[in-house]
Amino acid sequence: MFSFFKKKPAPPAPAPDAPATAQAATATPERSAAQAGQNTEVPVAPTSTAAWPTRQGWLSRLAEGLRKTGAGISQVFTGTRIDDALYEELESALLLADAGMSATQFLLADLKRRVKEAKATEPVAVKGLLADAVAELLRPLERSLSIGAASPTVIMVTGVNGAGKTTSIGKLTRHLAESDRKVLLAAADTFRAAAREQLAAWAGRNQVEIVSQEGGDPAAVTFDAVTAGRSRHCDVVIADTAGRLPTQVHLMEELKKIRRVIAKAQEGAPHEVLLVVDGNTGQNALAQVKAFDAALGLTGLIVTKLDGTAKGGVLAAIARWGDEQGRVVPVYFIGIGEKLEDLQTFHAREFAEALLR
Ligand SMILES: Nc1nc2c(ncn2[C@@H]2O[C@H](COP(=O)(O)OP(=O)(O)OP(=O)(O)O)[C@@H](O)[C@H]2O)c(=O)[nH]1
Ligand SMILES: [Mg+2]
Repeated sequence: MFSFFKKKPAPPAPAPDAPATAQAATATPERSAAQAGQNTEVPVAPTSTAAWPTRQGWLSRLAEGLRKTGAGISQVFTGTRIDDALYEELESALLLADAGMSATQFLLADLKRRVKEAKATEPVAVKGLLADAVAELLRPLERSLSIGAASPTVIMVTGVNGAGKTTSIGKLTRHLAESDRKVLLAAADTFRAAAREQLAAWAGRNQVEIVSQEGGDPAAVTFDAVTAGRSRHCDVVIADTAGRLPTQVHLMEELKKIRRVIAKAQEGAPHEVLLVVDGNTGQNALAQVKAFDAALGLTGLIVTKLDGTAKGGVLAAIARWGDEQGRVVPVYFIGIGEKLEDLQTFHAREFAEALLR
């Protein structure tokens, strides 16, 4: 059974606020599930055993996306001996897979320990042990996105240009709406009309509210959206921000401002500050995670486009970095395409097995 979101107990409904000033289109259920006092995990498409084929199909496509990397690593285990040459080849394969130096060294040391412990003598057995090592390294990244501890749960979504922010928000919105969560979107990407329209299209498709303003200040739009989300008893407010590079200092300052005004609009918010990372970005993905985390204090990641030329090892690099700094930024979802069902929850063991099939 796979759940998309974890539902925390709903707190008592907050006192109604003043009406929001921003323009909003409304077409939502009268009463949200949180208001109705439901306290269940919010499921998505793959929930019952009937949904297994969907998840299995998705996993096969994930494995297909990672096939090149997996083949490169599997090649190391086709010989007859477990020797230094094997470990050296594995080191190169992991580095080529974007795992980075630290995760690569960590995995090699861990693998050697496992090989010794298991008294393995065949290279093919070492491959199984490597899958165990990768799964264990990635496990801390596995966490469910929690909805419902606050009303609304405010989620701020950030990332570089074209990473897949708006699409991922659209997919999440659909899953939330299908689970009777009352969602409000904030079009905090105010620079481009196309960006607002793209989010509005997702809002329309899913019949959820959107707060949008032509050419407005992104922080002001977000403030209005959170205020509206509170007064309308929404379960979730999701703010879509414009893509930016972490080196664009003024734009990073703008993100910090958005974060600050969200906190002003609702105490304790934002509850989630997500970074959407394009899986094809390779080692640069870790640099993005570090920079956005330093600026905003990330609470989670969505890794998209693992269906392209992505190598997948970057998740190991992110896990290792979390380990080293003693604070892990979890991966809530991974995406392998543009369709709704292409975004799924991240599970370490599945990912390791898809990589090393
Ligand atoms: N192949 C593939 N394409 C994806 C995935 N996720 C998103 N895309 C595509 O990537 C492109 C950019 O997605 P957007 O959601 O617009 O990206 P964004 O981060 O909002 O972009 P900006 O707002 O311009 O910064 C679109 O064509 C999406 O359909 C994925 O997992 N796999
Ligand atoms: Mg966008």
